[in-house]
Amino acid sequence: MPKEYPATIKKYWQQRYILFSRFDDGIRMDEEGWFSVTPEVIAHYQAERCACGTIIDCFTGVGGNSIQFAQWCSNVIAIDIDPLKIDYARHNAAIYRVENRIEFIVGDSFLLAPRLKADTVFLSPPWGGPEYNKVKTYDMKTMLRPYDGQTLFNAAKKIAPRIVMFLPKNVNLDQLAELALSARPPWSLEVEKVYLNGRLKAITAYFTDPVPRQRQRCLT
Ligand code: MGP
Ligand code: SAH
Repeated sequence: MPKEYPATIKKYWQQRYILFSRFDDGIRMDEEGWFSVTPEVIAHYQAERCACGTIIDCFTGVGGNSIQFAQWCSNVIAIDIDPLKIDYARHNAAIYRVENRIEFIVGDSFLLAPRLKADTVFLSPPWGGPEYNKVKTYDMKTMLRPYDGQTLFNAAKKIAPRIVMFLPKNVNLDQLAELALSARPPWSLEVEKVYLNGRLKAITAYFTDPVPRQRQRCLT
């Protein structure tokens, strides 16, 4: 592992080819990118399930998910508040030869939300760092950053009829059900436990509006 990396990254460095199979082609990541990026095989699977016209990745990070969405969705909007993440995501997308199929935006997804329309919104927010699993049950009301689960859900449901959230393996499942039930009429919810090499890694929650909407396109 390069000397400049902090010791906390060692565990993720050892998994580098699981995170990006083309790691050796020059993948770039900062510290948060290392511990947050969705492993490639999981991102690929999620993208296949999310296949649609327009998808918005509201928390792009270094691009783990957006790179895979570009192979399954006709329009990918990749937003991150951190300009360095967007630089890295664009660079990493070029390694996978999909940079021209993604529109990269530096900004706060929550502030941009009223101007966005899509078929699917993907939310992979900061969980509060690698310490998220020190508690038995992860509380989406107090531990998610920068917005709690309900605030995220309310903003996202105005953007698209399908919301996909990537969440900690110890997330409070009752709180996920509460989100689906908070919509009028309630949205359907599918909770998927994500295993990698036999170990539970995370949870993907798929929320769907039961009322069909007119197909809408991205930035209005
Ligand atoms: P992990 O708990 O660090 O890995 O994160 P692991 O190998 O299960 O840890 P162990 O110590 O329990 O063995 C599991 C996966 O969750 C990572 O590979 C990331 O894809 C994702 N992930 C982790 N964090 C801290 C975040 C986060 O803050 N935000 C997002 N969106 N994903 C995260
Ligand atoms: N799924 C990504 C990892 C996302 S990590 C991947 O596979 O690479 C969460 C990201 O959310 C971080 O990069 C952080 O900069 C970004 N973020 C935090 N607050 C945000 C906000 N309000 N709007 C947009 N991005 C935000």
